Amino acid sequence: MERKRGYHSAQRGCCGLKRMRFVALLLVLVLAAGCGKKSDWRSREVNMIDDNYRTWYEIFVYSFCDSDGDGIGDLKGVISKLDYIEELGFNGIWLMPIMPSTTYHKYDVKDYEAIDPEYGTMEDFDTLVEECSKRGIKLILDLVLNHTSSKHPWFVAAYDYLKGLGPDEEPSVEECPYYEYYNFVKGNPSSDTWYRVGTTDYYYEGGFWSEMPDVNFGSEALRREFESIIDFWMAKGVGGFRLDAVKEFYSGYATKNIEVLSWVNNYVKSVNPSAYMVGEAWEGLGVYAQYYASGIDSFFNFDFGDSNGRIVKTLTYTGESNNAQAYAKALVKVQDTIRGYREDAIDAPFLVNHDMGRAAGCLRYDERKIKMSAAMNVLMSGSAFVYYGEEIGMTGSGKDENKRAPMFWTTDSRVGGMTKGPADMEPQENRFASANDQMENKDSIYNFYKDTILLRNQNPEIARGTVARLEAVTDGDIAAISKEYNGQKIYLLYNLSETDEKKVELSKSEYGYKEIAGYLSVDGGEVKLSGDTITMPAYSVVVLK
Ligand SMILES: [Ca+2]
Ligand SMILES: [Ca+2]
Repeated sequence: MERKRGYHSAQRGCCGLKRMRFVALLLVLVLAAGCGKKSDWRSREVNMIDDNYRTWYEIFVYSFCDSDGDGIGDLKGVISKLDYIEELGFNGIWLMPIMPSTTYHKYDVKDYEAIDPEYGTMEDFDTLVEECSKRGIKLILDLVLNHTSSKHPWFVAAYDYLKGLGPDEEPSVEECPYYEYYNFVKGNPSSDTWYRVGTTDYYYEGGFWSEMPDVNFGSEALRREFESIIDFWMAKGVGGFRLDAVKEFYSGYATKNIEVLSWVNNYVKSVNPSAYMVGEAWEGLGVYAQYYASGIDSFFNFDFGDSNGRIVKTLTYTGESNNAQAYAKALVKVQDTIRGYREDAIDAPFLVNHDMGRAAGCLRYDERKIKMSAAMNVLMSGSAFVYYGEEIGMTGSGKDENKRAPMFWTTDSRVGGMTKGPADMEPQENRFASANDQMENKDSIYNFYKDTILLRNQNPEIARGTVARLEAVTDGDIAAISKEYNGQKIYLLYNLSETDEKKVELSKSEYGYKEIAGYLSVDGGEVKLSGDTITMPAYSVVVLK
């Protein structure tokens, strides 16, 4: 990893090595003068800050890496790939649910304080936490509060209790406290999301599925249960939570959902003020932004992600509303909108997640566009999320199982931790090379992702800076923004033209920058600065500092 390399090289060269270092320095100077080459921006030091503006890797454990040959990914598999994740530059991991469940995806939890045996043991989990912490990686868990599994002991007890009631008996919380943990009603609500309890007059709400009964947040006893579950995981060193389906706590009632979120957030922060919380409110900006009033650090940016989101639209649609100017304006708008609800809101941009078709398909397997989409996502302000396999342009669309296909480590399925994938998955044909092969190719999607995250890690302003559009420079092809953090201002210029090299004039004296801090270009061409003129190849991004 760059961080270690930079650190170690600073330690070398003392005492007896002084003369050798001097000679080497001379040699470098002579060579540099001779061919006019500046040193590669990649050799600059990273500047990691231990806060919640991170670069997160979303892992579906089932399909990620198998350690014991049963074809199902597991926690030991994740541990074995932490070096891979760290090498890419990620400093956060979101694990999709790992608790015992009846389904392969595990969003229906049977026991909130255990590990699904398919994934391993609690001891494996403790090791994972320890190994993450050694690497400065914050680990967050997917916490499914909206519903439990119908096999959860709370629901089983409540269901059996209602089934056993006599025709004239009323349910009582004294007799069965779990009755109030869920949304039971007497009489048929005539809705396709309500299900009958046996042959009784009672019905329960299952907004997603009959086997995922919705809980009742009106129950104080239920809230105490969830608080003790949060205590359990935080005592294990978990760095926070990703909250599933937050707009369904009370479907259609944002104010009530925000109250539930405030309670969860306040509780988590009372245990650990630096914990990180990110919520899934699958709505447009205008709606999800208001959820920031709950105090939750981040909500996923559904305006920029997905096949119809801002990033894919900018790369694949034409017209003024999808050009570079519109992109730059949208970056400012998302920031201003969420900050309107909370000054310290942290945007959570992502390109796709486990519920969406993968970017490679959205971008018609165009490698240049895939690389550009990586830069557009990862260079956004806030906490950027990358779904496993996106860094190698994996395939997957259509039914949900296809979007959660085996991480493509290697073409030899007998080695290297390859999993078999969900049972109902259709065979997926990956158009780009395996992770192992892409790591060896400097022009691969993998190495583009790695460079992009490195650029983010070298310049803390990229994640943390306040965005403003440079109106004088932004046009249909060039999106130009500044990001200001801690009194330091940097500039990001995106050449979003698919075909044309662009020359941009940006006065050093007026804008107060000195040099190119780093750049990305999908074809490998150089971004050059000469005087006040920046020359950018088609599909490139430059950071000026
Ligand atoms: Ca396994
Ligand atoms: Ca609900």
